[in-house]
Amino acid sequence: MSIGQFAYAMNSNRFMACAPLNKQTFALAGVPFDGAVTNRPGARFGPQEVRRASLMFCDGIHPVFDVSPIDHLGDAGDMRLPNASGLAEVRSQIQSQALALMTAHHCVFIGGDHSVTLPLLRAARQGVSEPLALVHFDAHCDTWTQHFDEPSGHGTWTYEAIQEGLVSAEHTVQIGLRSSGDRAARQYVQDQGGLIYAARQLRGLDGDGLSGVIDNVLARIGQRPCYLTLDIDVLDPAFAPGTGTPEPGGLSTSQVLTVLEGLIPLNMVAMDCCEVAPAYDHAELTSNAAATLIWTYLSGQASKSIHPVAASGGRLRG
Ligand SMILES: [Mn+2]
Repeated sequence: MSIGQFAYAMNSNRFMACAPLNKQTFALAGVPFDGAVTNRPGARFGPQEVRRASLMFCDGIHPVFDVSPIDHLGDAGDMRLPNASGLAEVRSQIQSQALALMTAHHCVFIGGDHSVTLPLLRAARQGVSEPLALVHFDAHCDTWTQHFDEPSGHGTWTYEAIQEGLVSAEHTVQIGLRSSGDRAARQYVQDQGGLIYAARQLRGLDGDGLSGVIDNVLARIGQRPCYLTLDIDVLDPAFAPGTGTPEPGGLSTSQVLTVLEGLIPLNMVAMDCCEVAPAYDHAELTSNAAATLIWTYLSGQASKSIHPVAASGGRLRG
């Protein structure tokens, strides 16, 4: 890449300074909605900050997967959402716009608060014949059955996704949980037959120390179509302060990267990264972490496309 190209890339408003979306394998879209938060708002500004932080990867070859996804990635921009129309209408719009993208591309979405994952899962479920597997990185269980007396919000979507049959509870894995909450909510996924690795269980584990966790998740989910959602607050606030509901005692960036790299063999159909709220960030730590995690996911998926022996799907079928 020449100096001129690099200067151009640093002024791009697309992820990694990739091309606009056309017929690329991978599509990225922002979901700039934060109307369902319980604490601090601001995640609607996440997509643009994460894109900006991603620009340093514009000519980068991933050190593990030995590829760059840039030539296979198109940025669709942000979804156009009726932010003042209520959660149900916003979710309806997200679902239809996501479905249009998912039928033609392997998608990565940038939230937005975590309430956007429910319509993204509804769209993903339309492309598969059985409930999806779910890998859910988060400080919070998001299995509350109500949301401060409202029926739905950014802390209920996992419960709703299981109830709706979007995801299979037995193939749901939650990683990094540590927030307060009643036992029924905190343990809901486990009580339904799923797997939880609370942040407390992962203390002091990194590198090879996490291989048992990775192996268990790979064995449990197998090649079932899998959706990956990553709430940036899974990271300790030391690594990601720019989020609406920070919870001390979280995972390090290297712990999450280790697990994420290890889970690339799963049959991923889509990913989202939510809850980056730039107004509370310092030194762009949070947007940088989110961009790195998304880049890692995309590089892993691209390596499977480029090396078909390892490929196990990706695009939605049917
Ligand atoms: Mn959370």
